[in-house]
Amino acid sequence: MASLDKTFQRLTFLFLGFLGFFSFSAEAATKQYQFDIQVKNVSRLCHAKPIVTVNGRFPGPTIYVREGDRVLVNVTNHAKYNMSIHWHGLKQYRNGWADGPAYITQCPIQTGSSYTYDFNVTGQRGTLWWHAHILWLRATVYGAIVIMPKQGTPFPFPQPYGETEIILGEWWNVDVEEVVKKGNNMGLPPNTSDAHTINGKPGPLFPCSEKHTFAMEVEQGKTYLLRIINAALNDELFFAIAGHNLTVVEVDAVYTKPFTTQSILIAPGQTTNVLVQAYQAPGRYFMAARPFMDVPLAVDNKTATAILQYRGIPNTVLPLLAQLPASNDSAFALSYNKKLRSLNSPRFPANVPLKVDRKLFYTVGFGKDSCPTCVNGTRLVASLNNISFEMPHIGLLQAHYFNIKGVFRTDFPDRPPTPFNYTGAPLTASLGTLTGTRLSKIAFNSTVELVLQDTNLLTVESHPFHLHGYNFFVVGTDIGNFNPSKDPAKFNLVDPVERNTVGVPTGGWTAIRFRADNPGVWFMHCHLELHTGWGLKTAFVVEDGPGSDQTVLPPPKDLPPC
Ligand SMILES: *[C@@H]1O[C@H](CO)[C@@H](O)[C@H](O)[C@H]1NC(C)=O
Ligand SMILES: *[C@@H]1O[C@H](CO)[C@@H](O)[C@H](O)[C@H]1NC(C)=O
Ligand SMILES: *[C@@H]1O[C@H](CO)[C@@H](O)[C@H](O)[C@H]1NC(C)=O
Ligand SMILES: *[C@@H]1O[C@H](CO)[C@@H](O)[C@H](O)[C@H]1NC(C)=O
Ligand SMILES: *[C@@H]1O[C@H](CO)[C@@H](O)[C@H](O)[C@H]1NC(C)=O
Ligand SMILES: *[C@@H]1O[C@H](CO)[C@@H](O)[C@H](O)[C@H]1NC(C)=O
Ligand SMILES: *[C@@H]1O[C@H](CO)[C@@H](O)[C@H](O)[C@H]1NC(C)=O
Ligand SMILES: *[C@@H]1O[C@H](CO)[C@@H](O)[C@H](O)[C@H]1NC(C)=O
Ligand SMILES: *[C@@H]1O[C@H](CO)[C@@H](O)[C@H](O)[C@H]1NC(C)=O
Ligand SMILES: *[C@@H]1O[C@H](CO)[C@@H](O)[C@H](O)[C@H]1NC(C)=O
Ligand SMILES: *[C@@H]1O[C@H](CO)[C@@H](O)[C@H](O)[C@H]1NC(C)=O
Ligand SMILES: *[C@@H]1O[C@H](CO)[C@@H](O)[C@H](O)[C@H]1NC(C)=O
Ligand SMILES: [Cu+2]
Repeated sequence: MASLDKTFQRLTFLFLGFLGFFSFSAEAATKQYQFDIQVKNVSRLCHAKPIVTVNGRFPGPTIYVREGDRVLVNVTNHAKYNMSIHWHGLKQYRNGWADGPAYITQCPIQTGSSYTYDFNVTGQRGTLWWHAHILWLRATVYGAIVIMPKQGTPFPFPQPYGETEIILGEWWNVDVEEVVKKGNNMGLPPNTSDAHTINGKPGPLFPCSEKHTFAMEVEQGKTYLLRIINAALNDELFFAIAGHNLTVVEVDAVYTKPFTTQSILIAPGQTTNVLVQAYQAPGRYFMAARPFMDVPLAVDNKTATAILQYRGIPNTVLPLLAQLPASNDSAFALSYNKKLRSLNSPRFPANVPLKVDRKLFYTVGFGKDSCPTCVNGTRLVASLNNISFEMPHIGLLQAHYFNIKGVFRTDFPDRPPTPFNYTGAPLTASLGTLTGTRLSKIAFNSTVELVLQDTNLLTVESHPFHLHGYNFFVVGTDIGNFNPSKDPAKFNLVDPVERNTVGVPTGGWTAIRFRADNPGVWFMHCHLELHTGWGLKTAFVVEDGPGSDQTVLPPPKDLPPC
């Protein structure tokens, strides 16, 4: 512990984020990690508070693996909260037991207990991340997952000189769980965060932040790989570096066609790898992150900064400010997302399903439920196809695997009960919703097309949707109502971006396709914690295939009891 504390204190203004390449053996290996969930006092913005951490670190430790490795993470819970950890973006083939969302694939790890997540990293390489998947604990319980390509397999872009992880987050000065409780009791959104952070640090635009600024040292002329992760709870973020263009080469652990941009847009749950060339005059340059929000809703609009620091430049040199798009720049968001394309090379083909077995159309909406004790006599809820998801009390995967009746139903509708002008004038009537633990059953290895349609029930808003257990192809997106007779003709079925989390644009729609070849129960939800909490989620039950290697694996012996 003493050494961990020291490490923590050494993470000061001068800390260098640069990490050299690790050396790996040629063979697939087993990588073991111990994650002790423990409370630690941490101070930011002149406020000290106890936070839940992994091994006393904030952000938590990075998991370094190579494609093909087996990973064992023994999570031991020393905190008062029940806990589960999600390995965001790992496909967990037949192995939902290691996926992590509480009450979906497992019951939580109770205080004083341990559970070992045991999974193989197969057919994926790039940047992913892990985070707590219960309550809002991921506010402080998160870290990076770096998957190096197999030994002898280079990146499909020039080998960078160095690399670093850039994890964007949100910080509250008070206990996040208390903030959420207060909001829920009033039936309103909880207070927004007090700061954004880069690698856990808000940067010098905030008070008491001299020690809480992340700096990355670079050598002039060299190229670096930045593995950027949005771990924020509720904010889509722009990110830029003053005076330096970013070349996007990968998102959500899938290579993309490289393109150069001054800013990126990254939604909660997403990752983006960029190459940065240190081509400027030696100096200090701000990295900056601030939300994208194109509707008049409360948002923490404060800017987190970190520093790109050329070697040999003293800390007394004032850093140059970074330019970010205006926070309401919807046009930037649309055009940026349209630039994202799969690499689609012979080695990394985009296997887009061309024929669709099952077409799903889900509306995203807000509503109000009666709540006599709430401020307005109502509380805000959110729904898919007018169904607000009700959390079960035992894991859905157990209920599926052991055929336990009465836990969930498989009658989630394939389309909204009553079609309407989804993105027309704001709808403030008919704001009631149905509640239930209703899932959709999907045949093994069938191809699915899902159109997520935002609505103007109370307000339009952008929602980043995350599907567990799969990557999907984003074949189309636009503003307005999806037109099933015209829009499919415009789908990109050649090189659409492949990812695990996609933004449904404000007042628009997004169409995704995937092949349901991973049996199990897979959560699908808005990755804004606020909306997930209000019920903006459901799950797919993907049936077993006929082969003995196409069934859900038996549960591990130490799976937490309910
Ligand atoms: C953490 O901080 C709180 C409030 O400042 C204090 O009461 C508590 O003793 C501290 N705990 C530790 C382990 O330092
Ligand atoms: C996990 O860690 C805990 C605490 O260190 C230990 O008691 C337990 O034996 C470990 N479990 C495994 C499977 O190694
Ligand atoms: C943790 O889970 C157990 C079993 O479901 C439950 O009895 C207990 O109340 C939970 N603890 C907390 C702090 O929620
Ligand atoms: C991981 O791969 C090994 C070796 O192929 C296999 O024995 C093991 O069952 C796999 N584990 C999971 C959870 O799929
Ligand atoms: C929100 O913040 C304000 C001022 O910072 C505080 O007075 C209020 O109690 C907070 N409300 C909630 C619901 O946390
Ligand atoms: C950076 O990008 C801008 C616009 O995309 C371009 O005009 C400029 O030439 C680029 N700068 C460098 C040094 O590549
Ligand atoms: C941020 O939001 C606050 C409160 O809504 C507002 O007063 C302020 O002008 C905003 N700042 C910026 C830079 O948009
Ligand atoms: C963005 O907000 C500014 C004021 O803050 C406003 O002038 C501008 O019209 C808005 N742009 C869009 C595209 O809504
Ligand atoms: C109660 O509802 C009214 C009308 O929708 C709204 O203007 C007001 O802000 C709400 N009150 C609170 C405390 O949110
Ligand atoms: C939907 O609403 C929009 C905005 O109010 C309107 O322009 C459009 O004509 C409506 N569409 C239909 C089919 O009614
Ligand atoms: C949702 O369901 C509720 C309850 O049945 C109903 O009152 C409401 O009109 C429905 N809303 C929509 C948009 O279908
Ligand atoms: C799924 O179907 C495709 C297309 O028919 C086929 O190529 C593939 O082998 C099937 N996969 C499995 C696991 O059955
Ligand atoms: Cu949402």
